[in-house]
Amino acid sequence: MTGANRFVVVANRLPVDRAETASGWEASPGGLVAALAPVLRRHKGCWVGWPGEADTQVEPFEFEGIQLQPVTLTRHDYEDFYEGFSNSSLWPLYHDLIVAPRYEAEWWESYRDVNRRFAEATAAAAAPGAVVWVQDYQLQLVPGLLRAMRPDLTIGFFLHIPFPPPDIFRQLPWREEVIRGLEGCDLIGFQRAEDEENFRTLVGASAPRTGTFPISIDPGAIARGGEGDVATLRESVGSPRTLLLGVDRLDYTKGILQRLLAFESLLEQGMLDDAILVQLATPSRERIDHYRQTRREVEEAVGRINGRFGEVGRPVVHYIHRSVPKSRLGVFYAAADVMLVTPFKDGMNLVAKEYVACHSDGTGALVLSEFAGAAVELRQAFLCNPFDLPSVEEAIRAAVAGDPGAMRAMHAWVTEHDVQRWATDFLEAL
Ligand code: ADQ
Repeated sequence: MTGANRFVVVANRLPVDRAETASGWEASPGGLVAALAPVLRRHKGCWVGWPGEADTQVEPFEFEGIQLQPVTLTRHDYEDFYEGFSNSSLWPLYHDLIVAPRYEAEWWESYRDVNRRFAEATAAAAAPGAVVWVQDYQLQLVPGLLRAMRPDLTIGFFLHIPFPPPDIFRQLPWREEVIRGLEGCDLIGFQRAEDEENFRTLVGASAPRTGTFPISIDPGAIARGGEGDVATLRESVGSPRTLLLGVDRLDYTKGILQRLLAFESLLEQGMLDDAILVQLATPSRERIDHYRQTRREVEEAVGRINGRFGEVGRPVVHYIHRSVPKSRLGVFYAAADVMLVTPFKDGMNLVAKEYVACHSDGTGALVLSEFAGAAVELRQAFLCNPFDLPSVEEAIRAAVAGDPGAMRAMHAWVTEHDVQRWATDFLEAL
């Protein structure tokens, strides 16, 4: 079983969304597509993934010069493989147990089954001796399965989220099989040296080749979005002296409630003068209980803080629970004096880098959790510990006061280390 593609990317999602366009599809806004598209076009590449609609069979099609190979997921797969094992077992386990993972045998069965189908679709698409690059925690069994079907392939894997310390990982009832899946790789890439170290300590001498490849963004693309009307945006929130911003998927790992509590505490102490917080939160994994609870807590805090400190026609927190178009996001980043990125744990956090990319003039300040992968690179940020509220408050106060020079250094770093370089570094190592 071989195909014609010399380079194959395998990811849970295809890089397209359904749209009212001539083809019926539009490119999804992710940076991964932008980084890999040139390589895919150059090497007659193919992308294997789920088209985003359950119970729908989509024939392979070409989109903007890239061959797309859809894998069908049923509603049952979506519930057990995606919401279940991927996002209710692995996601909390790999983020150091911020909430308790649930381990269900049916979810695991479904994960194994879906990974096998992804491996089969990949085997059918890949030319003899092709290079295959598998993405992320939903597909950890694919390398091992694929290796057994196609020993001729070169297989790389990149983990976008953290890899936990061995003692945490060992909770997983199916730990051996997951490790065997990853051992099918020629190269495994991690976000931080610490993740790589955790994996190597766990697996020991039999570990395949590994490396640290911090992912990044396309700084030019996001900064172009920031050239919109910054003044109008600031006016629309009442032209405050200080505009603070949060941008996240609404996920319990992101520490959204903690930053709201820190903001509230500073207002209470009279330490923030004429400041407004804008929080954009994309709906995410909304059928999972822990996500519902996080949303309830965030929305309750927004209501309480506005009730306590807002005026009629002038709330202190502007909260949007919707996705904002990528082209519009840049204006928010450019308009914000202080960006709040406070996850309890995060593989990288691209929002932090996107914010920096929109401040080529050196304005703005970044409050950044020590537990985000981005903190390894963005050392000039105002670092904080989201488990320690006074430390978040202190970082916000320091950021409002500002540190000229810090943003320029970070901007230079992100410009130099973009997502194109990330992809090239990984593929060259592979
Ligand atoms: P995520 O957990 O989704 O990614 P992040 O890296 O911040 O986290 O990426 C989120 C992306 O979604 C950003 O590009 C951002 O612009 C966009 N986004 C967020 N909120 C939005 C909103 N309200 N409207 C529009 N767009 C919004 C996972 C890992 C991260 C890792 C990435 C990439 O959890 O740690 O950095 O993959 O590897």
